[in-house]
Amino acid sequence: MAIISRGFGSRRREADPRLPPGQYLTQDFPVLSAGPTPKVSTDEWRFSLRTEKDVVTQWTWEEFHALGVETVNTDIHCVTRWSKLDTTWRGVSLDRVFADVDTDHAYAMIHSYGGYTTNVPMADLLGGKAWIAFEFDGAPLTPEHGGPARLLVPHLYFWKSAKWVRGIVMHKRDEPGFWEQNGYNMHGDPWSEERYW
Ligand SMILES: Nc1nc2c(c(=O)[nH]1)N[C@H]1C(S)=C(S)[C@@H](COP(=O)(O)O)O[C@H]1N2
Ligand SMILES: [Mo]
Repeated sequence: MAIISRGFGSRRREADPRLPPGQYLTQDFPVLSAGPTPKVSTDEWRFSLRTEKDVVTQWTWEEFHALGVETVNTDIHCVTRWSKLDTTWRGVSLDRVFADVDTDHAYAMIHSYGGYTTNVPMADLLGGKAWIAFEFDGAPLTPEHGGPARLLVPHLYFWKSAKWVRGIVMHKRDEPGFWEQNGYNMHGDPWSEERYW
C-alpha cells in the first residue's frame, strides 16, 4: 500500500537548500545594533592589526583598498532566524590583510568603533571565508549596516560580522566577545545551529 503525504512532499520542495535549519527567508535587510551607530568618516577610519609580538600594522582607507578589492556573492544568516540569500558585497579578503602578518595565534578578536567585539578563530577568517566589506548591493555601506566598513564572515551567524570594524587583536586562546559573554555561542555555525551556550 502506498502512503501518500502531499503536505510533507510539497513543503520539502519549497524549502531552499541554502536555508540553514530553523531559519526563514527575508527580502529586506533588518538592522540589528546593540548600541548607537558610530559616525566614522573614511578620512579618519583606520584598520589596525595587533599580533602577539605587539607589532601593530595600521592601514588608512586608501591603503586598505590597495590590498585588493573583490566582489562577494553570498547568503547571510542571523541568529534571530532571518536569512538573506544572494547578497552582493565588495571588500578586501582577510587573506590579503594577513598576507604579510607574522602570527602563530589561532584566534582573532574583532574590534569595532563603539566598543563591540566578537571572537573568530583564524580558521574561519582565512581561505576565502571572510572580508572587510565597504559596499553592499552596489553602494557604500550605510552607517546602520556598518559603514564605512564591517567584517563579513557569512558562513557564521551574522553577529560575527562586526559592523564599524576598526581592527583585530590576535589571541592565543579563544576568548568571548560582546555577545559571546552574553550567552551566544563561541563559534556560531548556522548549519549546526550553534546559537547559544
Ligand atoms: N559593531 C556591531 N556590530 C554588529 C552588531 C552590533 O550591535 N554592533 N550586531 C551584530 C548582529 S547581532 C547582527 S545580526 C548583525 C546585523 O547586521 P545588520 O544590522 O547590517 O543587519 O550585525 C552584527 N554586527
Ligand atoms: Mo544578530
